Amino acid sequence: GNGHVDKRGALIVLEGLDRCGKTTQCSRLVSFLEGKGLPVEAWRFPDRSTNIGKIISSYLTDNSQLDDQTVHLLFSANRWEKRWLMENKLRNGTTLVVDRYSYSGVSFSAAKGLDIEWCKAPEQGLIAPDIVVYLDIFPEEAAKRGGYGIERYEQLEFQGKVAHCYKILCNSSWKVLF
Ligand code: FDM
Repeated sequence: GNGHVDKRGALIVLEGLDRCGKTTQCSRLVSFLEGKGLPVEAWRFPDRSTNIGKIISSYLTDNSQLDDQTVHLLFSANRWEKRWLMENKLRNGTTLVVDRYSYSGVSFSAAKGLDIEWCKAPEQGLIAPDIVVYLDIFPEEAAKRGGYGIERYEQLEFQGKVAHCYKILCNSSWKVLF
């Protein structure tokens, strides 16, 4: 009441392997919520538009050499630099549908062999999602889809390790879709 926004937006996170269909499902969900008249925005991580995001993007697409810990912290910093805007949007009643978040951060780095607890640490203090939707797909199935193999992590063996790490993080609050 009183003209204030008294309903916080929801933080909805979609997670899964490369080529699992997250991006498609994110835009469908955004359209659906828009259709209900809800204020909603599509977000994604990494956000490649920032300075940190540009470093990440070049790491993913070319041969820029960065050690695994540094890359991990850059991905996390990329979420931290958007944290305050995220909080404002949610407070003002905007629902955010986010394509990847901390779970990608932890899973992809732990899949390289980094300690999972070390990977989780810089994520502490970021805004907790209200819903995590995990799109479950066999890595072999994802590998058959178009565009696979262009970026650094799009390799079958590595995606299998990522899937394993997601399964360690997954808990009963996640909605797992096949
Ligand atoms: N990725 C994504 C990470 O390794 N850590 C992260 O924190 C995030 C958000 O970056 F292979 C990986 C996952 C993926 C790659 O993601 C780029 P998009 O969704 O293809 O842009």
